[in-house]
Amino acid sequence: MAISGRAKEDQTYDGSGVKVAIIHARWNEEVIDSLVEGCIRRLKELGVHSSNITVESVPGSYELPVGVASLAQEKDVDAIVAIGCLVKGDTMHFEYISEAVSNQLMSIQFKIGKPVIFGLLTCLTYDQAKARAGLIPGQAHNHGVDWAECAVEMSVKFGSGL
Ligand code: DLZ
Repeated sequence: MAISGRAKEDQTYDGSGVKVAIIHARWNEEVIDSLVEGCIRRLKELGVHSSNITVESVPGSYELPVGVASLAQEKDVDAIVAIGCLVKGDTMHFEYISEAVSNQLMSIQFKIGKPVIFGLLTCLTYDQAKARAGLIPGQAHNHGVDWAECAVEMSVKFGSGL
């Protein structure tokens, strides 16, 4: 099935003055590694200096909101990209974690006063996740790239505080 694309940006944003933190879960390592790599690569292409990119990890996606809250306190950053990959299994685990983490990542933005980019893949199969990490040629693309563009645009527009 075709995956619909992201709307075009209204312009290309200059990331040279932007500070971004990436916090990623470690579950589904192959997918996560590719998403994080794509995000960092695109941040640099947009002008974000390596010294202005912080990368931290948490064990699983459930821990992402605490990681975001902690990074927001400890680091001087304009935006935080939260990256995780949840794959549905045989139990209700997926539903509970997806919903809890999504809700927390949305609401935490207004507590920390910074944009949080939603980099949580919630996939029904591992192949869906691989496709969205750019790991299946001809299918989808690396969504980490989109999250980098989102982080720079949101930082330039709103990074000085919500
Ligand atoms: C336990 C668990 C399971 C079953 N699946 C995933 C997953 O697909 N992706 C992910 O990021 N994390 C998973 N976890 C771990 C939880 O997110 C969390 O780390 C543990 O429940 C400990 O709080």
